[in-house]
Amino acid sequence: MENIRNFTIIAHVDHGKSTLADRLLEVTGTVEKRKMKAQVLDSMELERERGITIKMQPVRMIYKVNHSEARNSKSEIRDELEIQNTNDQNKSFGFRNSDLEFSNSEFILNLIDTPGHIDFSYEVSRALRAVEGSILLIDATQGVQAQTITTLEMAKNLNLTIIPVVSKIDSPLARTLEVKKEIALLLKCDEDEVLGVSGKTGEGVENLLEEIVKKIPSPLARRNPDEIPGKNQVQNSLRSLIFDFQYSTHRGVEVYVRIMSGTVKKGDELIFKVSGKKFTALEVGIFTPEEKAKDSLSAGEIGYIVTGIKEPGVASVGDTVATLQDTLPPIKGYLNPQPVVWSSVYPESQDDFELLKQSLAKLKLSDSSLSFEEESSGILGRGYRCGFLGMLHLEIITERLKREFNLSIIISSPTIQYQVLLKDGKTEEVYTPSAFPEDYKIEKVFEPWAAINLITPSRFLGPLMTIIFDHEGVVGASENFGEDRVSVSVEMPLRELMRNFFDKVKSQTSGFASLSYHLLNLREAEVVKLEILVAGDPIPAFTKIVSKKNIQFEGEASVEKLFRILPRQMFVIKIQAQAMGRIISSRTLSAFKKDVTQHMYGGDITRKMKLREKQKKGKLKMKSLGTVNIPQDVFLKMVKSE
Ligand SMILES: Nc1nc2c(ncn2[C@@H]2O[C@H](COP(=O)(O)OP(=O)(O)OP(=O)(O)O)[C@@H](O)[C@H]2O)c(=O)[nH]1
Ligand SMILES: [Mg+2]
Repeated sequence: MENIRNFTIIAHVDHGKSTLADRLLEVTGTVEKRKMKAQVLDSMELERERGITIKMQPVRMIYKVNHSEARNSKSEIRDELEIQNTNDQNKSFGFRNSDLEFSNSEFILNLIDTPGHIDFSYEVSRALRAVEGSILLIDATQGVQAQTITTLEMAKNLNLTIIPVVSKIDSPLARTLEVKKEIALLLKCDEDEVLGVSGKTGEGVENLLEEIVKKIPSPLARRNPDEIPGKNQVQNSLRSLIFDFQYSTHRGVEVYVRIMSGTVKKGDELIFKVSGKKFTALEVGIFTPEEKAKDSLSAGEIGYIVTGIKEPGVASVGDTVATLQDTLPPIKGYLNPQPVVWSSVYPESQDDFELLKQSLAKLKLSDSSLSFEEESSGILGRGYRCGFLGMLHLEIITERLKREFNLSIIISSPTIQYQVLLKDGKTEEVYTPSAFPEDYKIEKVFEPWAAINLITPSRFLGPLMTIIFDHEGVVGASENFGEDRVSVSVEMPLRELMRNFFDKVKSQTSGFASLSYHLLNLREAEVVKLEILVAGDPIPAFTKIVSKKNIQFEGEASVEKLFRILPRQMFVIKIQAQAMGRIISSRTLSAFKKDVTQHMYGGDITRKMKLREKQKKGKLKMKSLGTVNIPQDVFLKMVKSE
């Protein structure tokens, strides 16, 4: 176990984590040259298309220290670890120097690449519990950003060893020295301790590998006494933490585990400690990054166990996989993430309801942060109320439903959760806009606020203030930060943060500002329900909760937008916005006879027939709502605020 090093790469979005991982995989010969491509660990189609990491990805590398270096680093390793051993925390769980004999110059490095976007920070938090150390990567052209600080805090709270590294040092825009200073200040360390790498040229990567071996403790030295393999336990049988999983039709649920103690091999009878479900391990293995079967996995290792379980809901991240004889309590699990935005998802055709149900259950097996419950709406039929960790998360999930499960879906305007105190003294938690009580019944409404940390070059501070005030933000303390930059604390209703605040900040500052946030308490809100009526009927998917003072603007904007995107119908229809019992905006859409072939003049009759056929088959199928046809596209466009 002493030759294992488990670590993550953490950073702000786009700081080069996956590209650095490419070079580590290349230098260690883990991925063959012909299979190498940029950000090879980003294997999902959506990740590749968008150039962002969405899901964490573990991979095992073998790093051979060459002989002369080995001797050198071996003694250095011992020096380093002796220093660590004087640490009381280590002594308290009987950490002995003799545990650290390095008889080997071959190291097993288990890397977990993590996403940088704030919506996926639950992935980061789970990955961190499986490792002993983290590479904190900071872009030399950007410096410390909001998520740099958030991920660093997460790693520090788990007592992980942190290796600070400046990335993209090859870039002509790199400010390597200044950024090193910035990090040294942040970590209260020496500038020389901050390494430099380029994921593009590979510069500094060999050196980083050596530092990983030297600085990151082996799993033996795990600092949280609860999780020391074989140290505080009566038995030394298998105990492992599930930090992620995925689902495959053939093999059922495959859990990604960090083995805390004992060994697991194919055929072992095991149990999920929390859910109580028993199963037989059909296969165990490691990530190369593809799954590769192994005879066994032992304490300190990261790998997977194929469970064969096909039913949803029995495996969950944070559960402990152990032997049937295990009598100890489960390993401390993960907190369930709190959804931030809610939206309803309905199948375009009610025939697909079962498919939607299964698809969501399967998606949850590769994305544990997704939550959903069944609901029904008069017009749209049966569907699901889904909770997401942010607007990007919402977008990714709806996209995956369409692509991976071939579903045509209708999605409602996203909302946050409100607490409504009614005049009759009752309190309701409302996260479906159409269920929001009428204004005259409401005594008070409470909504969650968020604490935002905004880091920006000082020259943008003025224009940013305008955006912040426009979003009802309250500006708190600010602090000068690195080269001509400021870090500003802002408090803002979550409702306003989700109203495209991120995007506005990004475009105002040409991408130079960054922000992170966490939820605060509930505060009183001045909000009302805004309904959009088509031909006199409210369409629940378009209903929104909006700030009282913006109601006229929001009403007009929604009507205008729908007027632009809704195809004309066979008859004249009115599009209206209604709030607090009155119509606040209205437009009339004139009639139009729809014929898909009408834009083709003369000519190719077979093409026309094909098109009509296609229309019949439902390729251009529309959702029939009473007498008005609203295509699925219109729902998707209405969700995107622009
Ligand atoms: N010049 C230069 N560009 C780099 C380097 N590393 C990454 N990039 C570029 O920076 C962008 C982001 O790189 P990624 O590796 O995807 O960054 P990431 O941190 O994994 O991004 P997320 O996972 O989405 O947070 C890409 O366009 C890369 O080509 C580097 O060392 N030098
Ligand atoms: Mg990445």
